[in-house]
Amino acid sequence: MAYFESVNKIQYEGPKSTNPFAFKYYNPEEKINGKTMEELLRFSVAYWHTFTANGSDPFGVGTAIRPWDHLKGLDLAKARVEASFELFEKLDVPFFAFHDVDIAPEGSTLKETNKNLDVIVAMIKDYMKTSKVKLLWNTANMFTNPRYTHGAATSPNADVFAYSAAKVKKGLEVAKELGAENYVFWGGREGYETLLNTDMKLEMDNLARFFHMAVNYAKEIGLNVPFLIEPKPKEPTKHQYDFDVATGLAFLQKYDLTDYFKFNIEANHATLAGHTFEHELRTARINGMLGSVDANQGDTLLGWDTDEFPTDLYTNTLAMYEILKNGGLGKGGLNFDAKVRRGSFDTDDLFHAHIAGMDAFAVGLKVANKLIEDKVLDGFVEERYSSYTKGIGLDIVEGKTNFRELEAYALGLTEIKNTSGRTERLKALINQYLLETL
Ligand code: XLS
Ligand code: NI
Ligand code: NI
Repeated sequence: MAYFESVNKIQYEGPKSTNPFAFKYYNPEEKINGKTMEELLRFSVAYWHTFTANGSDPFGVGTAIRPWDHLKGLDLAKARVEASFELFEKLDVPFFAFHDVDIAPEGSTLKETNKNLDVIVAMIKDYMKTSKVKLLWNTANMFTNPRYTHGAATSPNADVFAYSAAKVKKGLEVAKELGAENYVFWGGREGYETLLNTDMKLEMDNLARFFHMAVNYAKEIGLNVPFLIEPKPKEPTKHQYDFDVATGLAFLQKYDLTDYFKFNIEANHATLAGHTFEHELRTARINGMLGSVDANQGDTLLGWDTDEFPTDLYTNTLAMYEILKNGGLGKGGLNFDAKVRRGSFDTDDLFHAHIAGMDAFAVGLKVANKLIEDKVLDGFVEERYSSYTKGIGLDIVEGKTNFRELEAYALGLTEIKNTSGRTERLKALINQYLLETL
């Protein structure tokens, strides 16, 4: 049965195409520096936004009209799997990602929940046999059910900690079963509402204990994939422990977890933390911790995680710049952790949204690649720091000097000359590349 009958396989038709169901810039086979766009961009569909969510928000019920709306329970879950593979194939995306509760209904006991999960995982596994689509990552939803109201691994209630461990144990088994490329931890409720009732130290120690147990279990079952922490500063908690990449990195270093973890960086989480997307990517990249990306965008006028499809060419270009500089995403990908707006309730919108995001990232890739090829920023940055390649600067970076020597050097200086940072010139260059590259 077809769920999206009105849509055929999306083809690349080029920038002149007026076909709304065609790629204008994303050409999976096109090579950039010897690698195809498909290999470089590694797009992934987020199951929760595209198949599970219904467009509800805190002020209103769902608006989405889906061909599986009349179904319930496991039948609903099965229909979504069928629909998902149809969409993956029609969009020609190589990856998808899910939370446990996205794919299968929760039962009244953990045992029943796991049984439901087993049924759907087996079905997904079957579909994967005849499809090229792979699982970018899976994760355990430990934020929706009321039991997680005070957190999961950071709950003050040890029973919740245990329950959460059981969920992640199962999640790791599912990752192994489906050949996932990564496993994600987003600490949705791993934070606090008020310090008045919170033992922050114990909560963070427990979170680290939890992660170590996850590492041990993965080793035990032979699941050898990067674990990814997805930082977010707030929402739903007032303060989330994995605030941003820098905070997450300090945590991983303190608790001796850096060998197993990298980061899954989401654009909208970066902006919620008061950073740009590229700042978070850069911070992860220079520390060798860039694992994967949740590709979406926020709204500068709204202070929450609006999870919009990433259509901003400027931001995507700067993001792809970091990703290319990282030598690609390795086992990570660009996962559209993005949802159609509540008013975009047709199934056609699911396609328009993904096409928009894929095309916009393809543009970002091409422009970023050209910026790197032409050494537009590299050349400038190199020159800007050239004082560290000779004389006293070289001594500093080589660790060959000290405060006494530097004081003697400074005393001998008659004049200190700075050069312009040329911000506006560089921004104009980026605009020029954005308009001229394609
Ligand atoms: C929510 C997060 C979530 C993670 C996976 O803000 O982005 O969707 O990506 O749990
Ligand atoms: Ni996310
Ligand atoms: Ni998010």
